[in-house]
Amino acid sequence: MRQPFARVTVLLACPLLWLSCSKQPSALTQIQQQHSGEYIVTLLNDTGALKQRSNKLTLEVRSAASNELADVTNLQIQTSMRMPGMGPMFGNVSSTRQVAPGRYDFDADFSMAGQWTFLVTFDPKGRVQFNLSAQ
Ligand SMILES: [Cu+2]
Repeated sequence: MRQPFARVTVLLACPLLWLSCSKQPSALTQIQQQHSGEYIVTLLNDTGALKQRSNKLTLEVRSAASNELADVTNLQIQTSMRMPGMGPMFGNVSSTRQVAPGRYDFDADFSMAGQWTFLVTFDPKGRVQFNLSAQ
């Protein structure tokens, strides 16, 4: 009598585990990916596109060799737009929230649509630039 009951429990538990595990990473779409030395840096969000005004973004830093998330430190993000005839305009970027080693959430707000440059730096020796269009 016990055997069938155990099987039913396993059958019910598997889809629930699968749902909870696959939920977060697969919900995000890549916006752009860049390499920096031994690292691969990927910018993601729910749509795969950057927009004017407020954005919820995720940045992932992975080892190029293993593709595992890399536990880097001192990650900084600066966004700017080149404006003809004047100094650069800066985007409004929140501080980063580390949600896992090598994975960071942050908010960015762009007052203008157009070409924005993301400069991402981290230790040790990480530096990448994303050139993105905010629509
Ligand atoms: Cu501008």
